[in-house]
Parts: sequence; structure tokens; C-alpha cells
Amino acid sequence: MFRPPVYKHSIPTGLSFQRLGKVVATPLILIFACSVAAPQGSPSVTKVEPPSWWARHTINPVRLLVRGRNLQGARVRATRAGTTVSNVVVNKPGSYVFLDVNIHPSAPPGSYPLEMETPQGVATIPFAIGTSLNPQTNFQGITANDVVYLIMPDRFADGDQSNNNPPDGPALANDRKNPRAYHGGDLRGIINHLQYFKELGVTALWLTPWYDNWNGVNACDKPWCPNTYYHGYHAIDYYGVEDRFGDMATLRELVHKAHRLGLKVIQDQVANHVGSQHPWIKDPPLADWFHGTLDRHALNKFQNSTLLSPHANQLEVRNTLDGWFSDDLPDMNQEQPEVARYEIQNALWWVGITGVDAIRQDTIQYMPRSFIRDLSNSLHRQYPKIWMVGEVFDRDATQTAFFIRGHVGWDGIDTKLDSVFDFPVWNASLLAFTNKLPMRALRDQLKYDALYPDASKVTMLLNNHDTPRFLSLEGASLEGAMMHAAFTISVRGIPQLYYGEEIAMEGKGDPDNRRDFPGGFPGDNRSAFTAQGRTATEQRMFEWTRDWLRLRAEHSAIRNGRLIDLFYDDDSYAFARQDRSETVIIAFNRGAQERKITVPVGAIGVRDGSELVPLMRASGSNQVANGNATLLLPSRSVVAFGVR
Ligand SMILES: [Ca+2]
Ligand SMILES: [Ca+2]
Ligand SMILES: [Ca+2]
Repeated sequence: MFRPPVYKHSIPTGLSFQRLGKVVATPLILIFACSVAAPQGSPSVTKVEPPSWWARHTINPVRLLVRGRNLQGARVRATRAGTTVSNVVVNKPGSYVFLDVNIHPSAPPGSYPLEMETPQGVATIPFAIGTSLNPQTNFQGITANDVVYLIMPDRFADGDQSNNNPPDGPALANDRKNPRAYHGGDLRGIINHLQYFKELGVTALWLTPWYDNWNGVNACDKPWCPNTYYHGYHAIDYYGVEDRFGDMATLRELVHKAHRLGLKVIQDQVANHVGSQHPWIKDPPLADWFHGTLDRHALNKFQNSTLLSPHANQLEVRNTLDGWFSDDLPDMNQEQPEVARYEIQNALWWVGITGVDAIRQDTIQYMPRSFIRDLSNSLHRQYPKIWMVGEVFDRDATQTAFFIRGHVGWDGIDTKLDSVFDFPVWNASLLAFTNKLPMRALRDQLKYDALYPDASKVTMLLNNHDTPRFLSLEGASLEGAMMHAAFTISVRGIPQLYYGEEIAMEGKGDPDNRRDFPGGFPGDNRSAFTAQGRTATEQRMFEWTRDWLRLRAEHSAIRNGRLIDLFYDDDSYAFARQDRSETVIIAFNRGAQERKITVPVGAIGVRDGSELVPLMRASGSNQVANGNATLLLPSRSVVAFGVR
């Protein structure tokens, strides 16, 4: 999530809730301003999180958070052999109970209700033991053999109009002319177009969050109102599927059908914050569940580098970790062990219940690094191949590299985070292919790969939902967009595309960069899902993207080979991707004139007498002599060469 406009500052200047020094959080701080002395009624249960778990899980016992009324004095017991209950703690207002459920390894799947008793009565806590999904076909992780495709479900395709008008959704919430309203896209719409992704050649779908969000409309007198949470980043239920997108059965169907086609699915998780309409806001399970309250909290000043610097003062560090991302995004306190436990179980539950292959973690740097490590370790303990990529939205590679698996920071922590988005190289590519930096800037940025334990692990984004689309950048051209795409696909790392870029979609910053995919919605007069429905420009970009993805799929060196610089100046950059079996040379010429460049291929073991042959379209080959090859490069384009 990129930094949104600041809606309002709700705390007076000078009031600060940042904490000085590390606070050792006590497990249960039950201090509430007023204790209710009113007569207590019979207990009731309204929510159980998680609602189910699994036998023989790496987390056992599982800790439940039960929401309800009149829970003071509650005692809880299991009603069925195979489960036992312990460590029951009721919060002071009697609105939440924490408890451990120990699951016997041999307990079969089924319903395991718990019985809760207070002096005023008895209530049932529904709970189930689920059937584990097959690890051969689920939880597969992401590697450089994959290509990720980012989708905003609301903006991609409306496959089920029956979910467009939930009972609590005002009419104003639906408006395809309002870029901040719901447009009707959903999970069924994605299921209906799975073949499109196969045709394009991507292998993994990252959907923006499917947690249930508030169905209402925010009103204000600012230009960004009326607005809705169509994007999914304001969860009101960490265990619910957005009702406008579908339900759990549809989500599981999507993952299952995607897997059958060889497509993986990545869930967008947001552990840093919830939406301001979450029931926790008015009634937090614990006094320190959040950093502050809706009325009294610090705002994040996004001094990201204070997280990196060993010399930062704690006032700034705590603001960056504890400040709210915006006034309406309450910041979770992962240093409260009950919060950390809740969030780690939540991440595991989604993977286990849906079979997703990977997680994209939003705004990850605003959570303690020790929590990122514990989350990563817990995920990998249960699902050895699972993969998590973190959003460290920063153009400084020192910052992004600080958060990736494989090195211990000055703080003694290795986050074990599998991947980070490569915003630094992405930024250099945007600037180079819109002629704002010389082409050698790509090589100059890539040299900072020295900061990563393994630079092949980074996720190389083409664009995302928080950034202007390429064609709406100043200085952009279709040829520039094509070179940017080819670079993203052929440089090291795991490529990540953003829906619509493959059809040369335009769009400035959020929310203009989240336009509807043509043909995905009832009444659309054409469909860009098919060649017949695309404009000539859209078709040209689609074929180009598809062809480069095919090239990547066909050549192991492009996916997993070493990256070796061969040539760089103002208008050209040429590099090799080389593994044990082959060498591929990718050469860019962004200039207006055709040109020849001489590259020292002898230095990478290509022998004199070999020929460099263009891999994508028939044109002349180039003989290697005296360790050099002279490559003919058409203007404003890129050529991939193989060695023969
Ligand atoms: Ca719909
Ligand atoms: Ca909803
Ligand atoms: Ca935070």
C-alpha cells in the first residue's frame, strides 16, 4: 500500500504516543477506564477466531479469541474427546475470551464445540477440526520459474452480479464512473478468465486483499469522497471473505481451478493494520491491542530509514513502527504477544484453508522485524515451500535488502522474509525508458545487488496498484513500455506484472491506475480478453508481453542464470543471462537510430566462430571473432540473442 492522502490529524500538535525505549509487553494488560457494574446477563458468543484448526499442526495448542457478551467469569471445557481447553483468560469488560485448544494428533476432522459457562448461564463456542489440503498440490511457493500477475478483483471482471448489492451496501457504493466506488468485479470473474492467464503466460495470481471490508460509503467534502474500500486494505474481519467478491467456497474453487491449470495463487495479507470499522476499534480485546485509539494515536511520518539506521533515535523508530498508516488504519501492536499469536495463526489459517501458495505482506516494514521473523518461521515450519514477499516501498536498495532473508542486521535479526519487491531497479527502469536517465543507470542500480544475500530472490515489479501506469508517465511511449516490460521479464528476479499493463492500459496515480479491464464487466462494448476485442496497440503490447514471457519460459538462463553486464552507455544496455546449459544476451537500444554495439562475449566463454542469433524474430546472425560480437540493434527496441 502506498502512502494515502492524510485525511485529518486527530491528535493535537505535540501530543505523542510514541514509546521511548523498548517496552516489554506483558501478556495481558487488563486495564480499562471503567468497569461495568451493571447486572450481568447470560453469556453469548458472536465470533470465534480461528473457527477451525487442524490435527498434527505445528501450532498446537491453537489459541482462540472468542468475542461475545457477558463473558465475565467464564470457564470453558471441551465437549468431545480429542480436544482439551486450557489457559482461559477473560478480558475485563467481559467481551473477549482467550483460550488454548489442544488437539490430539488422532482427532478426526469434524465439529468440536466447546462449552462456556458463567455464573449466569451457558453458551456454545463453535469450533471445528478441518481436513488438511494435499501438500503436493497446494502451498507450492514461488520461484524464479514463476511470473506473478497482480489483480484488483473489483476492477478485473464481474462474474457474479448477485453479490453487487449486499443488504448493508448503499446504492452510492456502486458506481463504475467513480474510481473510488465498487465496480462489481469478483472472484467468479477471475475464475472465468483463468485461460487468459495461461494464454498470456503468467504462472501466479496475486489478488489484492479478500478480507471482508466495510460495505458502506465514506462521505466528506473532499475530492476523494464518496469513497469505499473496494481495494480491500481495510479489514473488518480477518477471518471473513469479502461478500462483494464471493464467499469461502468460491475462493477455494478459484485456488483449486487455478492449481489444476498450473497457476499459483498469492494472498495479500495485511498484518500491520485493520480498517477503522473493525469491531475491535470500539471494543479492543486488550487495552494494548492497538498502538493508540481512533481518537488518540500517532500518525506514521514514514521515516523509513530510521528502521535501517543503527543510529536512529527511538522516538523516530517508534513513530515509524507504531504510527498509524493513515488516520483510519488502526495499527496492530505485534509486541503484545496475544496480537502476534493471533496474526501468525491467522496467516497460517488462510494458507491451510485455501491452499494458496504464497503471501504478499502489505506495509511490512512498519512491523517489528522480530515479528516478521516469527511470522516467516511459523509459515515455513508448517509449509516448507511457502513464500512471502514483503512490501518495502523504498527506492533505496539498502532499505529493501535490509528486510530480505539471509543476512543478520545490526539488530541481530534475520527476518527470513523470502522476497522483497525491487522498487529500486523498477524505479531506474521507469526513468531509463522514459529518457530521464541514461541507460547505464540500469547497470548502476543493479550493482547494488551486492547488498542482497541472493539478488535472484527479489520480485521485479513492472508496476503495481499504487504507481502510475507506464504509459501515463511523462516521457512515456509504447516502445518505452515494451522495453520496460522486456527488461522486467529478462533481468534477474521474479517478474511481477500488473493487470492491464499487457494491453498498454493508461492511468495516473491511485485510483486512476485501477481502471476496469475492458470486457470484464456487463455492458462493456468490447473485450480485451480476446484478440478480436483488442485495439491494434493493445494487441501489439499483448503479443510482445506474451512473447517475452514465452522466451523466459523456454530459457532456463533467463529464469535462473547469472546476470553479467556486457555493455552500457547513454542509449544501450546489454547483459547476458547465463547458466550451465546456455547463454542468452539481451541488448537494448532506446535511441532513435539503429545502431551497432560491440560486446565482449569472449569474456563470458562464447568462442570465436560462434554465432549470436536473434531468438524472437528472423534477422541476421552475428559472428563472434576475436572475443567480440557486433550486434545490430534496431531503434527503440530490444533484441534477445542465443548462441549457436
Ligand atoms: Ca460482482
Ligand atoms: Ca464487505
Ligand atoms: Ca505498525
